Amino acid sequence: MLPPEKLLDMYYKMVLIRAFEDKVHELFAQGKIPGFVHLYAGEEAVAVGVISNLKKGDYITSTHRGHGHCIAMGVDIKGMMAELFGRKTGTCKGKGGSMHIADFEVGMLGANGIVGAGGPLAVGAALALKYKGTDNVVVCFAGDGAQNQGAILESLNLAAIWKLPVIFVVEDNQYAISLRSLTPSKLQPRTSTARSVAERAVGFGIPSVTVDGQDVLAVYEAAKAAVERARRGEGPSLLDCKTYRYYGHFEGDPMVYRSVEEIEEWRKRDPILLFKQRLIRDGIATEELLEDIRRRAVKEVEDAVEFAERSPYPEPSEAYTDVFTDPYY
Ligand SMILES: Cc1ncc(C[n+]2csc(CCOP(=O)(O)OP(=O)(O)O)c2C)c(N)n1
Ligand SMILES: [Mg+2]
Repeated sequence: MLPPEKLLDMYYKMVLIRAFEDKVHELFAQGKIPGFVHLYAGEEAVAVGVISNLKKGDYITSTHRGHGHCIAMGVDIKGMMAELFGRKTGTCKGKGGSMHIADFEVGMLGANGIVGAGGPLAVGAALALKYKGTDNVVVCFAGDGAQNQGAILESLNLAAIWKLPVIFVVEDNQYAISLRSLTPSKLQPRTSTARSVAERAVGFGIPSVTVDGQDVLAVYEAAKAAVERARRGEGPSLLDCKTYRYYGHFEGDPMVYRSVEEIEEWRKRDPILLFKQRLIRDGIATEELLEDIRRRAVKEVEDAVEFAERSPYPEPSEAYTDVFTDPYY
């Protein structure tokens, strides 16, 4: 059993992610956030359950849906919000936006607009850690759609051959944009004949497990075993987490490919609701305490919005600094 402080910290991180995403959804609709935004609401148990096993010196690689990973790693939400607003005070000085938030200080190697691109980054970082002889690990978050990208398949292969300390976390939120890519179906499979990613990992010689991605403690326990294995130098593992995103693929998605009933069905097993019920049932917290925690998270997000709105835009003269471009090209 985890200590109460740890459990409550996990709860806090989950509600902070939810509050952040709900607020961004609202702000985007008001036209305050430029660029593309993909929200993580509904998937909080995956990021928090996995990342709660990490320690200083560990790394993660992320996806285009990276806010939850950032918050669970401890990236400052004021900087994140300012980044979304394109302001100078943003995590990446307002030049990256939602899909490129990176904060090396806390081991967050970057969200990524290229589906599957986190795989090679994770393998490279893990090779460096192994070379240095540390017991640190790398978590590679990637979606169900990303599992058919060559970059991910090659990363699985290399990590297995070189016995690298990588934990591949599949966030199977049922959809790759509008396509149900991996859900077992009587219809002709559209993208893979494997019944699950977990099953396919066996072909790479990588131990894998399918996890209830709505249950943060189930994710925590599965990730714990995988992280310990990696720390012992026994190589990579794969966790196939079944989860769901509440908002569209991107903000503005008309969502014609799924029904309101389907979303409502998943909301009955909301990861925050399930964890809340568990904490109350086990006498770890009262309803009031959990409500206080939620209010604290909402207030923090409001402060972050105020900070972002008050912040200046980057100077035009800085257009070519901190970016990989050749102004003379
Ligand atoms: C290499 C590449 N191909 C295609 C795209 C367009 N694209 C963006 S997100 C996405 C689907 C990703 O699905 P999944 O991996 O399941 O992640 P989810 O959005 O469900 O979290 C696609 C095809 C891209 N960004 N990069
Ligand atoms: Mg998906």
